Amino acid sequence: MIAKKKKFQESLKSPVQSSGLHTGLSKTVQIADLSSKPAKVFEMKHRVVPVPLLESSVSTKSGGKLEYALDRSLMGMTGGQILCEMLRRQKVDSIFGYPGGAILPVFDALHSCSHFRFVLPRHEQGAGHMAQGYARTSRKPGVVLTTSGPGATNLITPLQDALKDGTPLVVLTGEVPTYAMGTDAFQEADVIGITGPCTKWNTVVRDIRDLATQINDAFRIAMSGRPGPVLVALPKDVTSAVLEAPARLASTQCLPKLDNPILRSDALKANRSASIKRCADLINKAQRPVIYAGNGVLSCAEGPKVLAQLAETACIPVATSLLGIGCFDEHDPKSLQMLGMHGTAYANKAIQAADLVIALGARFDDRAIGDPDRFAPVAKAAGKDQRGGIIHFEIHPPHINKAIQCNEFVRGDVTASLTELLPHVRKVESRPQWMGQISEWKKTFPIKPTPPKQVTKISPECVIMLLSDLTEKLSKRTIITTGVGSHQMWAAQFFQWSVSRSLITSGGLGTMGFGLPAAIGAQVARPDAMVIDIDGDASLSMSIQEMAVAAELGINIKILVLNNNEQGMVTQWQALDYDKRYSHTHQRNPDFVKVADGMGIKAQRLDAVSDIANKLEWLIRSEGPALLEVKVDEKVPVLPWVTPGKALDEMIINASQIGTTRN
Ligand SMILES: Cc1ncc(C[n+]2csc(CCOP(=O)(O)OP(=O)(O)O)c2C)c(N)n1
Ligand SMILES: [Mg+2]
Repeated sequence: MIAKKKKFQESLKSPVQSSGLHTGLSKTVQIADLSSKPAKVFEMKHRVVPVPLLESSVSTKSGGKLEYALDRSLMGMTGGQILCEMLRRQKVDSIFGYPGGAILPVFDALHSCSHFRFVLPRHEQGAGHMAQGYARTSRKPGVVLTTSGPGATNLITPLQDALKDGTPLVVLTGEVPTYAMGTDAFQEADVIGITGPCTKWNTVVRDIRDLATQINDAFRIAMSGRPGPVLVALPKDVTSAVLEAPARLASTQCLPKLDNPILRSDALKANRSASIKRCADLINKAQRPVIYAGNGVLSCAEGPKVLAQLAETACIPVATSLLGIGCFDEHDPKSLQMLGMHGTAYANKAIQAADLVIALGARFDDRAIGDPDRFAPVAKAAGKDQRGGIIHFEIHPPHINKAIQCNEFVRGDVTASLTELLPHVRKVESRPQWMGQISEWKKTFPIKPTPPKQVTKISPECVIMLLSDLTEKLSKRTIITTGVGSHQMWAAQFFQWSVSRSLITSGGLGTMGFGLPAAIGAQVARPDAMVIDIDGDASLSMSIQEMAVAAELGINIKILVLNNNEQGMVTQWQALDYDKRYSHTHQRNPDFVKVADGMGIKAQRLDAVSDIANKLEWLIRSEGPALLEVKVDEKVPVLPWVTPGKALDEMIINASQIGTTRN
């Protein structure tokens, strides 16, 4: 185990070797992006010697000949080996996976392949969330490899989570042999049927000759347009077969992202430029504009910079969605922080009072906008006489005019669109009235912790605020992951976010159990970062077994579990809507410190207010993975709170409005 940990740690220090060409028994063609230096990758002992196929042209009907280049480098490899080679060509460095019968040929190929670090979770759902954490941190697709049947069905939640949050995943699952498919064979499930609704694209590779192309397609589709998850099922006879013919070079080369269709023709380009100019015109006319920035701004490294330029140029306040957090520096006085159900009162009020709402790479999720019919009434009215309105910059057409009818939209990557928009936006030095109103709201309705029931109780919000201060002083970058519940909302509200991609949380699906595996994936992608999972007791319990992975491989994550001994977010709803009938929302937790210790992770408990700073310091200074369990005050409401069906500015701001005492 120690050797495994050491090897993994070494792999985190230096990027895994990703150049070099297979030593195929057949002749190889030179492929542009492959190094000329051959590297021995697989043991060749049992490889069938292929019969070289020399044709590189086909006859056409008219008697002519079509010449095409052949890639012989994959000949003689098994499907499993080809898969490894294609992953290497896609510059994959980490794989999160779990073995099983149907995928063994691929695991066998991995055994003699030194190109990837491999992370073995304790449950396939963990692999999926780890890959999400990796993808969200690195902007590269997360790669998951599991067996058929239960190995695939255990991935449904991460697939759906990734689909909702636009996270690129390439999921490779074993499948029963092609001849057994449809026979209700052992560990056969209708994976293509089941995963259809929760993937961007899925396919079964039925012939080894299609394998390379379909792997390339998978990566291309995962990353094109709005990123998302794809699944490729790999029947065992395909991954065990040996490729005996060369492939067309074009099919084995990595493909660039698909073009934005909007840019394909001159007419479409002209249309888009015209809508960008109309948007600029509305921005130039607006008196009380506000930006609502989402995840799309983070999809491109330059996104936060162009957003800051727009906000600066036209003096526009910026609210973000939960997934947009980090795209705009919250230290900036123009920041309104998060909007929505648990957003700041000033963000929600600003949206409702604005004459122009500029939505950037955001999908108007119901948690962000409240009652859609009463969302942004002033902007909707201004839209009627073209003084303002709602404008939407969005890459994914189904998101446009789905929840909210906008006055103008610009399709395409939001960073590219904003770059085109900026030259048309007039400089506005200040907006004394509008910004004055906003600072008034900030003063009257600040985001502040609920006072604890007794002075001896630890306030969860204060713990997060202190953690934010302590990590801000670190020289390394901090990445926070979370579970789902009150702790997640407090993390969003009380951490001061300034760096893009520093919050990795399950937004659209709201998946408890996300935090720990996502932290592992984020740390694998950024071993130099301080990765902290701010978790809830119930959420952590859903993926607690993954602590063993961090311990085994020495993955340096920190777990801060805010233990209120309840499913706090749900008890908050039960207090308001169900007259405090707490039906099945209190569980008896294990001793988290002992569990962590048993798994090989250092752990401490914090239960005294006077120890908060010391113990947090201990957590972030400790070597290797560590857990701090904080016994926090119970029944602490997350406020503000826009309950379902209410407009954004109809918030519960004080605990007394929930109509319950906290005793
Ligand atoms: C997998 C899953 N099941 C159920 C829920 C519904 N749910 C949302 S928050 C929550 C309670 C979370 O409790 P905990 O992790 O302790 O966080 P807290 O709210 O106490 O901070 C539940 C059950 C969910 N989001 N995900
Ligand atoms: Mg809890």
